[in-house]
Amino acid sequence: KALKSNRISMIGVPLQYGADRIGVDMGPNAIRGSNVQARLESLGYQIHDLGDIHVNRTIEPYQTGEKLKYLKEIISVNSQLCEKVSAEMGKGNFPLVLGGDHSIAIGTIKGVLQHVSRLGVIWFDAHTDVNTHETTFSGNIHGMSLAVALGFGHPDLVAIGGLEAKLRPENVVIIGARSIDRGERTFLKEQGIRVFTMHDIDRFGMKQVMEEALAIVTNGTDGVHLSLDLDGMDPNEAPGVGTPVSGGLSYRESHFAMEMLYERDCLVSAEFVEVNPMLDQNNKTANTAVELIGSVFGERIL
Ligand code: EXY
Ligand code: MN
Ligand code: MN
Ligand code: MN
Repeated sequence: KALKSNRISMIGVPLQYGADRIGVDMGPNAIRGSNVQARLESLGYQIHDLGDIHVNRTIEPYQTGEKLKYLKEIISVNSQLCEKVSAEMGKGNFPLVLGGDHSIAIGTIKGVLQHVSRLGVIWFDAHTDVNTHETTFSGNIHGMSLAVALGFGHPDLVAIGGLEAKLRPENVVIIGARSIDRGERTFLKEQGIRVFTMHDIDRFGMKQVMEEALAIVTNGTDGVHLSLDLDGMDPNEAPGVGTPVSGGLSYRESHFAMEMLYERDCLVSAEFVEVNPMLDQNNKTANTAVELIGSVFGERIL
C-alpha cells in the first residue's frame, strides 16, 4: 500500500509569524533531528529533503492595531510554499511539509489543489482554525488557515494559488477540537463542516470517528490531505506546542488514526505543524511527530 510513487519530498517551513510566538520556526529542524528521513527510508521510501522555504527575519514588527499580524510575510512564505508543493506534486512526488505554525496549511493545501481539485482534508487539531480577519480575537493567522483554504478570509490570503483553488466544506473533517471561538462555531454551522470533538471521540471511539471521517473525505474526491497540528494531541504527549489545550488525543488514539489513514491508501500530501522545541521537553514532541509520520506511512502495519 505504498503511495502511488514512493518518492516523498520533504519541505521545511520555519515560520512563526502566524503564531506570533518564537520557537515554532525551529520545528522543521527539530523534526529532522528526530531522524524522520532515516525512518521513512527504512520503510522503503525515497526521501528528498528540499530544505526550507525562505522566511525573512528582517521584517519590522507588525504595526499594533493592524488586524492581521505579519500578513505580508505570511503571504510571501505561503505563496512560495504553494509553488513548491505544486511543483513536487507535478513530478508525482508526495509533499511532506514540516512546520512551522499552522498558517502554512494555506500554501500546502493551495499547492495540492493545483493538481487535485477535488481534495478531501483531515484536520487534526485542538482548534478549528476557521477564524477570519473579521472574527479573530488574536490576529494570529494560524487560527485562520482552514477558513482561507475553504475560500474565506482576507482577500490577499484567499488569492494565493488562485481563487478557484479552494476546498469543498463537505469534504473536510476536523478531529480533536476542544477550543472553538464563537465566530468559528457560526462558520462551522453555516458551512456544515463535520467536527469530531473530543466529546465525540470519547463517546464513539477513534475507530468509529475515523470510519466516518474517511467516508467524508473520500466521498467524490481524488485524494486526501492530512493537516496534523501536534496540539491536537494531549499536552502530556505533545508538550512542545504554542497553544496547548488539556484533554487531547492519546498517543494510541493518534497512532490508530494514522494507521487507519494508511490502510485507506488515500493520502496525496501531509503536513505536521506547530512543533515548538523551545516549549518542548527534550524533543518529545518532535519525536512524537516522527512516530506519527512513521505510522501514516505504514510503519506499524505488518
Ligand atoms: N482560535 C484562536 C485564534 O484564532 O487565535 C487560537 C488559534 C490557535 C491555532 C493553532 C494552530 O492551531
Ligand atoms: Mn531573504
Ligand atoms: Mn491548528
Ligand atoms: Mn491547534
